[in-house]
Amino acid sequence: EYGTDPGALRRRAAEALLAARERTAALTGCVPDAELTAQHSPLMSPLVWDLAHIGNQEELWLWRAVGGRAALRPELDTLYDAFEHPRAARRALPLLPPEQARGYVADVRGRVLDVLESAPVEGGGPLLAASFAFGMVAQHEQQHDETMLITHQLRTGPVALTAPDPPPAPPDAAALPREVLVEGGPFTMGTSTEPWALDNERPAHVRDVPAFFLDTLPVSNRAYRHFVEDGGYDEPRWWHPAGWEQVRRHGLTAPLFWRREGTQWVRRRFGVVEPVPPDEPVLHVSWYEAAAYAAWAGRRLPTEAEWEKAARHDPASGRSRRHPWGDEDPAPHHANLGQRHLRPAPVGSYPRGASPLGVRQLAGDVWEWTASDFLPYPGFRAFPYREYSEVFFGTSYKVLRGGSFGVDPVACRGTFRNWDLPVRRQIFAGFRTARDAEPR
Ligand code: AVJ
Ligand code: FE
Repeated sequence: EYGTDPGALRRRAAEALLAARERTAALTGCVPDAELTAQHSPLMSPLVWDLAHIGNQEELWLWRAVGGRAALRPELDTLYDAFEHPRAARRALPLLPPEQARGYVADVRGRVLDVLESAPVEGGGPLLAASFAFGMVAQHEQQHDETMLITHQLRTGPVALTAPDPPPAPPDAAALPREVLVEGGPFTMGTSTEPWALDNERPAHVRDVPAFFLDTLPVSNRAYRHFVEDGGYDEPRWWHPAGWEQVRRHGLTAPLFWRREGTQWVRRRFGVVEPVPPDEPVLHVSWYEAAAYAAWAGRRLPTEAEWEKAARHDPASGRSRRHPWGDEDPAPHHANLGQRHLRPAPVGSYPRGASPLGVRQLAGDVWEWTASDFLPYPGFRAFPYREYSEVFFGTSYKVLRGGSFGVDPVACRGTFRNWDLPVRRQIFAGFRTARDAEPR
């Protein structure tokens, strides 16, 4: 898919690493160093932990595993092991101070680029095939960049990040059909060929998905506000029992960051308070809130298989494609990705990123909660480490699909799987709804 030319594979890997590092530098360079060591929320690490963790993972996988070299800083391994210390406890660890963390990640990177020069990018086993390990590490850094972006959203204080707004929705957005019919039948889910796909996206396998209807667009703030103002948060019948428990315990009345001011709703977004924009996809809702809205609307969340079929299955060819728009890599006209904007685009945006059936914004803008638990595909094999996916499989985590405005294109694919606890609201998550097409 990426070809076998070693020069091209090395260039692709180097570019992905460089793009991630530029973003990391921006996210950790836009606030005073004192803010890097602060705990902005018990849900998040201090930014300086993410920074050195990025370098430590790069040392582990590219310097040690691929390069076969001796450990540079073995004493850092437990400090920056995500399983050793919960996020809220990391502030109290003897972390590298910001200047040292920057020096460490730069040192690792310099050495890794030397490894890349001489590493076989083909025929060196699965870690090296198509420079997989380099792609994995670039995606890891970009995923932590999104995590750091979430920390920025939770932080209070002077504005640190700015970006232009996305353009308004195209004129046809208001006239789109509310939902599309996805015909029943088999489709190929997951992948065995996408070179940088992570272990949980593999292998490709056939799923039979009965006919269903899916929303053309993500649920908007306007629509979600109707649920709020219809007393949705006062009505236990819409809620999963654990979701209702969360509503009661925390006194939830609206999405995270929303506040009522007189007759209008405002929200805080990267340090700025603004009216909630009615035409944007709703953001910062938990799985429980998404599921409650869907129940109130007489609908349900799509399953993960339904979501992927809508995003990848091409009814004309019967083939599963890499992205909703086809096989080309994501470009700015396809989707709101890569933190080019600090908000989702209005619902109905990106007609050139639509699926064959006309479903819009399946990639970018907001992560979309699905009904499904995070489970392995048949034939799953943990690779290269159990802690990326396997230890999270089970009934605790719900799958999110598609990707937010904070996802980089290198970590955006029709097969990409994200997951989180159903109570989580700080992530850039929204949803769309579905319904059965035939009685089951
Ligand atoms: C796939 C986003 C759930 O952030 O916990 C980062 C990605 N894995 N470092 C996470 C990840 C290891 C992961 N998510
Ligand atoms: Fe990590």
